[in-house]
Amino acid sequence: MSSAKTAHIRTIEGKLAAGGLKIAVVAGRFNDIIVERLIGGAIDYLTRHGLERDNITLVRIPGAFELPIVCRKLARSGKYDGIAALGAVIRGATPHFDFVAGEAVKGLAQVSLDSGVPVGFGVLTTDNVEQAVERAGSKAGNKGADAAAALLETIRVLEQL
Ligand code: INI
Repeated sequence: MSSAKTAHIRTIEGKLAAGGLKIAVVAGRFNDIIVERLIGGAIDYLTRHGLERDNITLVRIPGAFELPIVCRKLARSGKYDGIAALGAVIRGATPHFDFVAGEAVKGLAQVSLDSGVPVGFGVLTTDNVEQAVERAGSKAGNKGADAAAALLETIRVLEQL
């Protein structure tokens, strides 16, 4: 979107065209009912924007805590233009919440910065299952699709810089 203030300013934007890219989708099994919906949202978004199914690699891992180390190996492999990291950390009754959520956020940011490979952050961090369901394909959208969209846009912006 442009306004009078940005008219005639050289602007770099990512085109939402995924054809030809190679994307890894990494997903935790913990809270799998929710995460399956995030996977569906991410794959649906990417294929609807032109990504060939053959160019998607789905990697299943135990939980959100393992996302950074697995994404780091994928990023370092040089085989992928971007990675969508998906998981669901639900506060519920677990004292693990802050540790798992914190490590996932911190670790994934580090992987992306260290490798230069963009990582779409599709990890839900919610207080309860209801909030997670809302963000996994019902009234608050689908965080997997959102992460895929942000990933695609970032890949296409980075290509131009
Ligand atoms: N992993 C999640 O992906 N979500 C959670 O909500 C969660 N909780 O609540 O504990 C969780 N724990 C598992 C963790 O990610 C590791 O797989 C496990 O600790 C083994 O390293």
